[in-house]
Order: sequence, then C-alpha cells, then structure tokens
Amino acid sequence: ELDDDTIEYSNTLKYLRAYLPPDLATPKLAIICGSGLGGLVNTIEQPKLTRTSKVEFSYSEIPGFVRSTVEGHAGKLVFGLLGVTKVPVVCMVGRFHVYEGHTREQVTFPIKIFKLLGVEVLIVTGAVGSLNSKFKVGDVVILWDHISIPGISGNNPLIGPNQSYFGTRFPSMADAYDFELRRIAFRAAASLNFEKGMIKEGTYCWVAGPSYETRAEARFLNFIGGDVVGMSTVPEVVVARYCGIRVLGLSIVTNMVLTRKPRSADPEKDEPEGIEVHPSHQEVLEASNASATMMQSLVKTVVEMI
Ligand code: 6GU
Repeated sequence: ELDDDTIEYSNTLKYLRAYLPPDLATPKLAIICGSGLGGLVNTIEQPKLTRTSKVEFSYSEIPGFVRSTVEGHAGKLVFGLLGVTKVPVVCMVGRFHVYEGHTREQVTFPIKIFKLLGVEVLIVTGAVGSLNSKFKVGDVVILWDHISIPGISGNNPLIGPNQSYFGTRFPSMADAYDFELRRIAFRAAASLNFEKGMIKEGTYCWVAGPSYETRAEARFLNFIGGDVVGMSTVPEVVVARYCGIRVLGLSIVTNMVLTRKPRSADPEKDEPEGIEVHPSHQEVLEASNASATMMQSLVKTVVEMI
C-alpha cells in the first residue's frame, strides 16, 4: 500500500487500527474543529466498545502527531458515527498551527493520515477576523477561495520532495473549495432556518501569526481580495486538495479586524480617538463558543446531506 516515501505514516496507521472497531476504521469524512468548536464531538455517536478497542486518541499518544499547545484547543482525535444517517467520521478536536513552532509537515500530517484511512471529504472549521465590512461577528463564512500569504512566499506545506503516492508535484488550487459541498452548506443552513444574512461566502487569507494584523496589513489583505483572516485552515486545505480530498471550509467570524488608519498625532489635525476594539484570543474564544452550537448543527446537517 505504502511506498518508501510514505513509510513514516504506517506506524500511525498501525497504532490507530490496533484500537479502532472495524466499522469506524475507514471513515469517509474528516472534520477539523477549530477554537471553541470542539463541542461537535459530543454529537458524535460512539459504538459499544470491546475491552481492547477505543475511538478517542489524545494527540500525545499518536505516533507522528505533535502536541497542540493552544488554550481552547484540547488536542484529540475522535472517531464515531455522526447524524441520523450514522456516517463514520474522524474528528480533530484542536489542530496544529505553524505559530506554535510546528513545521508545515507536522501541521498537515493528520491530513495524510486521513487520506490513508480512506477519507474523501474534509470539513474544516475555524475562527476568523473579518476584513469585510459587510460581515458581522457570528456570521458563518462558506469559503470559496483563499490567499496563502505564507504559501506564496516560501511556506507552502507541499515544499519538499513530492510524495507521488499522495498527489502530483504541481497540484491545482483553483476551485479548491468544492462547489457541490458549498451548495449543500447553503441548503443545510436554509433547512435549519438560519437567518439568510448570517451565511456569507468569502476568501480566507492565511497568515502565520501569532500576532494579529496591523491596521495597514489588514487594509492590504482586504485590498488584495481577502474577506476574512486567520492563522489556520489553509495548510490543511492545500494538503487535502493535493491528496484529492474534497473540501468544505466553514469559518466563524469572531471579531472585526481594525482597518482604519491610526489616529494622527499631528496636533494640527487633532483627530478624535478611535473607539474600536483590539482583537484578543479571549474575545475570539468567546465569540467562537457563542456560535459553537449553531456551527455544530450546521456541520451535522451538512454531513447528513452529503
Ligand atoms: Cl483578527 N486575525 C487573525 N490572523 N486570525 C484570527 C483573527 C484575526 N480572529 C480570529 N482569528
């Protein structure tokens, strides 16, 4: 099954398969839960386990996985059945970020494991700041494209020898966000009677973080076509597309990014002080938690409709 290039993944597969009950060992769908969205696993049904099987793995025990170090990102892999149609899924509760000091390979390692487990669809969620003045805190953004600032400047997660088992050297990222899945997401939102205006479509700007954007950076990102900005999602999407996995990206707007120019200190101008709120991780987590239930039912409904 695996060639020399991919042998590093076989220990991980062996480890997981040693514990997984047969009906959960080949999930067709993977879900990445971002900050504050981990509650989704509580809606996942788990079958009766035998003494030797298990379906929850903390990242620290999985060969090849690194530890997630961010507050509000628990760090476990959970297998189970989702929704009334009992779709076998694998769920990442908490993810890896480049700003934690993990390499691009470490951040996207789970995606290749998903591919090897048989995953065909990835739903990736996360918190974002909005650059688009038409968006509000609490809106769900169905991603239709991305701009990878680290990617186009030397930190594409696919840098390195090509692993031809997974994909081609120069994969296309045009139409990375699957049209049919996006259509399903709209239908799912409508069936849940979500207020029409809170579902948006937009382009995700990936920045490495961990510092938030300056005002000038935020204006730049908006000017070049970004609607939202975040520190995750894109590396996983790039590797998933490389592997031929279909992708649905759902972002939750947790704050509006400051794009107004700084207050001039020129005494002759005498501008009033701004009253905008600076982004903080606390604020991001609170807004994300506030939208978690809504996001959970959306993901669950999407999964049932696929
Ligand atoms: Cl304002 N910026 C970035 N880079 N990531 C975020 C965010 C802002 N809000 C949530 N995630």
